Amino acid sequence: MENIFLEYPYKNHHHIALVSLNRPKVLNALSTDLMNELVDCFLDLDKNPEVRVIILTGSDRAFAAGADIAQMVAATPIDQINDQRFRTWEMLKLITKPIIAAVNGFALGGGCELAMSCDFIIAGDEAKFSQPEIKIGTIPGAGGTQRLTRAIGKSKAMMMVLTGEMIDAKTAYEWGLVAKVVPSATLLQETFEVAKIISERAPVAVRLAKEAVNKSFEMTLKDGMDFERRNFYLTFSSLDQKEGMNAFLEKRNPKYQGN
Ligand code: CO8
Repeated sequence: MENIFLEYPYKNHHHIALVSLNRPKVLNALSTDLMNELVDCFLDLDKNPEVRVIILTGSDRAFAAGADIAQMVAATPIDQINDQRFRTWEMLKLITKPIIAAVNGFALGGGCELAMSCDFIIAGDEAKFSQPEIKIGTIPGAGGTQRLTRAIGKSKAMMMVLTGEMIDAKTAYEWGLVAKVVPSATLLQETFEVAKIISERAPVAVRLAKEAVNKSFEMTLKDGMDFERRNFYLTFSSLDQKEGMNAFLEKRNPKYQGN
């Protein structure tokens, strides 16, 4: 893995993995190779029964400044189809465990889209977000017009997509793009603390909850409620549900096994 860096277990925590984007000279521009490595790594972590939460981060200067412009400048539509890079991006959806984006610095274009493809974003207070594709004669291609609009609403998303201008972390928080803003210097520690909390929850319920929340973007309210109810019922077939409720009644901490 040349373009990403995996720390697992992260801080000696066997349920948490940290994946860092690692192309510092080009501000972590998302080349096809990087995206392939990232998806392979996520799929491996998803298969590892010990791993419960994945953190994705970049560097202090940039989470990622977008897709690799040098790789795209001369591309034809057919090159892009043959390259199958969008298929790789689509595969991010297959990951069943929570992925937290820990964003410092620039999250631009594909970088903002990658952060939005994660389950939620925690931002350092110096982070900057934008969909600047319009400035280079194109438009977002990995969810910038769709996920951003769902996250912050049409008016603000339209302004961002049509101007290409950046917003700061505080604005991103106020607009609902990020879940939490923390001092940049402590971003990873703070994200680790959130990951630890999730890693202590019943793993099967966490996965079913993630799946149900994500369905809300794709279903009518009625279908989404039905889907949620079925996942709710499904948790009652897990030993961890019995453990969680018994532990509550017995006034002790639950011990979840992931089954
Ligand atoms: N691709 C390739 N190289 C990049 C990228 C990028 N996206 N961003 C920065 N770099 C390179 C620069 O070329 C520069 O290289 P060099 O040192 O060799 O000249 C190096 O990184 C450092 O960058 P700067 O010197 O520009 O640093 P500054 O601090 O002056 O500026 C910025 C930082 C503001 C982040 C600036 O680099 C910038 O505007 N970058 C481009 C941002 C952008 O337009 N992103 C959108 C790209 S298009 C996209 O993401 C579409 C996604 C569609 C989905 C993809 C599916 C495959």
